[in-house]
Amino acid sequence: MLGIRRKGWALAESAATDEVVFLQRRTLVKALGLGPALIAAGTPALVAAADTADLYPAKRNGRYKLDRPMTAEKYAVTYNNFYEFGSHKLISDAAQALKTHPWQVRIDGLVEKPMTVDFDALIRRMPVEERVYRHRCVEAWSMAVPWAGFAMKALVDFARPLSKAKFVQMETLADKETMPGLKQVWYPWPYTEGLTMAEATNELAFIATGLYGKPIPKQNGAPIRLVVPWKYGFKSIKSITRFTFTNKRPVGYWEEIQGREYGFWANVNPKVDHPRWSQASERVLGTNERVPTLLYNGYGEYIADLYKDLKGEKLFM
Ligand SMILES: Nc1nc2c(c(=O)[nH]1)N[C@H]1C(S)=C(S)[C@@H](COP(=O)(O)O)O[C@H]1N2
Ligand SMILES: [Mo]
Repeated sequence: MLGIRRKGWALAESAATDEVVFLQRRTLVKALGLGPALIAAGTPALVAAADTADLYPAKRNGRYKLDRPMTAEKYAVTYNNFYEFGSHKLISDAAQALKTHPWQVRIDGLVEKPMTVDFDALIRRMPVEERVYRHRCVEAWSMAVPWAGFAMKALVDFARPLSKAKFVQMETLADKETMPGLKQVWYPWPYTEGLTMAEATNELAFIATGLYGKPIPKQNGAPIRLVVPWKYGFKSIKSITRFTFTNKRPVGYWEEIQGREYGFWANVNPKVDHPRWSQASERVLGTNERVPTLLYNGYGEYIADLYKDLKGEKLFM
């Protein structure tokens, strides 16, 4: 019976994401007395690995346009930052050791009800779409790629944070067996990052689960990562296992390592140099062309309002 239920659930989710279906199903689940148990930890029969490949390619959301050609896939999947697999760019082979099934996501802190949800179940409840975004690494290289996934706001709504939650902190898996980078014990594992609630619920904040019309490759942060394209790339934390809602501003991995160079806000700004290099331009992955960097990586129209009352903050590092 459980197996049949899981199948029905999956089909309904991929066929329809409108609110009515969503609510009906929630009511049904409640009526059956399954409630959160259906998605809670300790229900292995329901969290068995299910294939999510059918979700891709997702329908593209045309609202987000590029001002440059898309980066060829081969570059975006072979030139990566993922320190858990090494502190250099060629980690894509090493990252294949990452075990992404099963994958559980913990939602805790200032929420109505902490929960652990299986990734495969979670994504079936989310409005999956494709978005083409630019990505600007703090090291002054950039790419433009088609992510698939869902607005982070959908996840926040699902998590039901309390009104006193002001930030969301995210955490990457830290598995010594598969992640050689963790042998560098002086780094503050697990990798963490954080956003304000206003940032996390801004329409641009995206949770990526796919790339180039397929499930997201391990080296790019499978099975679930953040994408905040107006900020330097290090904010876009990979392979997330935990979302913690809090009223304390989180200190991210890079901020903890070198707080004078990497801050909480990390918004892209060509006029504010990194202490050790210029941020005025960027090298485009694949073509190696140099192009000017844009304020907020070109996304100011969507997010500049978030910062208008924060002039005293170090918004650009
Ligand atoms: N867990 C984790 N997330 C991470 C990183 C990392 O080292 N570990 N690197 C960040 C940096 S610096 C960048 S530029 C992007 C790179 O994403 P990509 O490899 O998909 O291009 O991932 C970010 N997310
Ligand atoms: Mo980066």
